[in-house]
Amino acid sequence: MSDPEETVCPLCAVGCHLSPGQSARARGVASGANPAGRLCSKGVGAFDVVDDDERLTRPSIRRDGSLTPTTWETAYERVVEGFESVVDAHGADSLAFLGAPYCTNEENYLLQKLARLLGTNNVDNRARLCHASTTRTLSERLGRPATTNRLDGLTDADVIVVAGANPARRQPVAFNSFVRPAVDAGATLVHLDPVGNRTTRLADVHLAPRPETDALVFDLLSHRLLAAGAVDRQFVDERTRGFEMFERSFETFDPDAARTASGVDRETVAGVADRLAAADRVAALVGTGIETGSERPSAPAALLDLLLLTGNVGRPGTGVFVLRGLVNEQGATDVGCVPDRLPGHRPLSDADAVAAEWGADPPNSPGQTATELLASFGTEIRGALVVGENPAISKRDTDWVRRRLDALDTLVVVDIAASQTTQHADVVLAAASGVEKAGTVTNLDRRVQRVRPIRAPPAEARPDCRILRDVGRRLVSDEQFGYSDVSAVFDELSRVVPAYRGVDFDSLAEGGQRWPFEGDDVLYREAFDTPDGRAAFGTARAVFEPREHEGLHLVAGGRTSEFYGEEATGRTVRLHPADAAERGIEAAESIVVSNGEASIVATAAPDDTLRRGTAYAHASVADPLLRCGSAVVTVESTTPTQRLK
Ligand SMILES: Nc1nc2c(c(=O)[nH]1)N[C@H]1C(S)=C(S)[C@@H](COP(=O)(O)OP(=O)(O)OC[C@H]3O[C@@H](n4cnc5c(=O)[nH]c(N)nc54)[C@H](O)[C@@H]3O)O[C@H]1N2
Ligand SMILES: Nc1nc2c(c(=O)[nH]1)N[C@H]1C(S)=C(S)[C@@H](COP(=O)(O)OP(=O)(O)OC[C@H]3O[C@@H](n4cnc5c(=O)[nH]c(N)nc54)[C@H](O)[C@@H]3O)O[C@H]1N2
Ligand code: SF4
Ligand SMILES: [Mo]
Repeated sequence: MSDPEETVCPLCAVGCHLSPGQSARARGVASGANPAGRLCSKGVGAFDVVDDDERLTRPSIRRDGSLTPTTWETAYERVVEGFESVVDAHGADSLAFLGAPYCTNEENYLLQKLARLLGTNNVDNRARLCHASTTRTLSERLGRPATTNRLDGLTDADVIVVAGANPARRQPVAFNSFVRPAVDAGATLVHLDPVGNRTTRLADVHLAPRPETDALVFDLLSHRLLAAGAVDRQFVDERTRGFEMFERSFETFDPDAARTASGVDRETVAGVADRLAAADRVAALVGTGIETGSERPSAPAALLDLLLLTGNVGRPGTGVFVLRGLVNEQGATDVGCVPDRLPGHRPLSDADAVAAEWGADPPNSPGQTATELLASFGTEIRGALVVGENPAISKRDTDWVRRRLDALDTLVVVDIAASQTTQHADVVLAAASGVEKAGTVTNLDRRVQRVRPIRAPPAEARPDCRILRDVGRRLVSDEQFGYSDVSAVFDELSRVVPAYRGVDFDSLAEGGQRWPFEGDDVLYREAFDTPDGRAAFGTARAVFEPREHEGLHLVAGGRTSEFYGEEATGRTVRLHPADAAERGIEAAESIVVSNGEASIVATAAPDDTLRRGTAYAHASVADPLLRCGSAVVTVESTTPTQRLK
């Protein structure tokens, strides 16, 4: 990055480089993350996601019920008074810190340091929830909650499995730079999704199981590979543990029942299994669609078993890629913005490095997750600091969330623009945006890159890093938050996050570098980051009880952050032509979709890339249904009698 006008696109975790182009548009610059130097349509508008007149330009505090502009000093005083009185009355665990996947590593580091030095581990970021079960599986069984490999190694893959994701639309530059060339060079692309999407267009095989049954599909594949003896024995013997138990867990596995429950046919599964058996290298790219609630079998766990069985972790062209969404989701986790891990993914018991640096011990009992914290706003939780999140818009009922926000004694929001959340705040602090500040961010294949201020923030707005430092000085101590600039924060975090050790802030200025800086950027080439260096197989097979119902299973996709200002292109609901015909529904007809609790009106879009029994709508259309009641819906024409005439 020799051009002082060049920075990292703040809009997604691909991490493309850009600089100002013609008439307020951004221009792509070739870099490791976007070798062709092109931006997606979203990135081109990176400079005007927030109109100037919507930006927050100075701090404000609530006076007589309304937010009133004030000086930074007065706003900070109000933060200190509010938080100190909460801690005095209810203890530090009645505070919540929600950050900051839009913010830099340095900002996330300061946010969690502030929480922990005040005495609580109640610090989390909501974006982490998009990939919660995948990252938990990776962390527990391999050692790191992160993509295991390099995207540019995908050209070595023989088979690429994309599960529950649509990278062709959602991470378009990564898809076009790394997945498409691999497929063009001969890799087989298997797309696992009950609904066809833009990614399916490039796929050789579209496996469309019933929603929420991916674990069964992965188990069917493992079962077939075990039966065919297509096991990488050397890898299993030298690198893993628990294989016998894993093998034994298939003794009671009933492939016919699994096929019936998941709705995939024998030939397609056999075809995919044969390709996996023949492949030397298999990589999996996973998205939000295989995320599992605690109530359903774990798809990421079953996928990992399949990859371990075939020796597909720890070599170029193999492994698990977590298709992260927001610009610094990975970094927020790496530097400790999570309730159960210290910086560097360290367990809470491993506090020495942090304590030596901070001159104080962090608390040792885990904090609550973002979801739990939000649910306790106004009861256990009395004060909150929200940095670059907008919880007032959420999957939950929005009125419910707003009541929770209002029930707090003190709500401090740091944001670049007014939002539904700032409306409920007692103090609003005006932040600089992603293209107006300095620091580092970490992309979806662990590339740590420098961002730089290529624009001035409006009026009095300040970078989050400075705001958090200033608040830390006042609430904790000058000494513990005495940083002169961003690079001083990076220096400290690189001492406590082992993966970020060994490359200084200035050296990251060129193309950035994947962590671990001092190690191999293909993770686990020699050993896993587990106590015995081995990866554990899962030892229990998924059990799935098919639900008997007459309705369609509604699936949503395309969730957007409000911040991007994207809308669904229309209020359509896609369904299989046979399901439409059965209900006497024609294309473009107006339909009512209902789950017994709520109903919506939309336009029918028959589409044979969906599996039968499934309906699909953009999240903004489906949310009123999914927010309450079940995903099983009835679909009928709004004008049935008329048409029958
Ligand atoms: N109903 C519903 N709920 C959803 C989703 C949905 O589509 N619909 N999507 C889900 C998904 S995938 C996700 S990731 C989450 C996202 O949920 P959130 O993390 O809450 O994200 P946003 O709603 O985008 O809010 C981000 C806020 O950060 C601010 N911001 C941007 N850049 C900066 C910065 O540099 N500094 C500061 N301080 N603030 C900044 C923006 O102005 C915006 O107010 O929501 C989830 N929940
Ligand atoms: N343009 C744009 N890009 C974005 C964002 C944005 O707001 N705008 N947001 C970013 C964020 S925060 C995120 S988290 C990512 C999300 O990126 P993705 O995870 O790719 O999100 P979706 O496009 O919703 O794709 C989810 C897919 O899962 C499928 N699915 C649903 N249920 C199941 C199931 O049970 N099994 C399987 N196998 N599939 C299922 C759906 O049909 C859908 O195709 O996108 C990021 N990229
Ligand atoms: S792919 Fe992501 S990082 Fe790249 S230009 Fe588009 S939004 Fe920005
Ligand atoms: Mo997300």
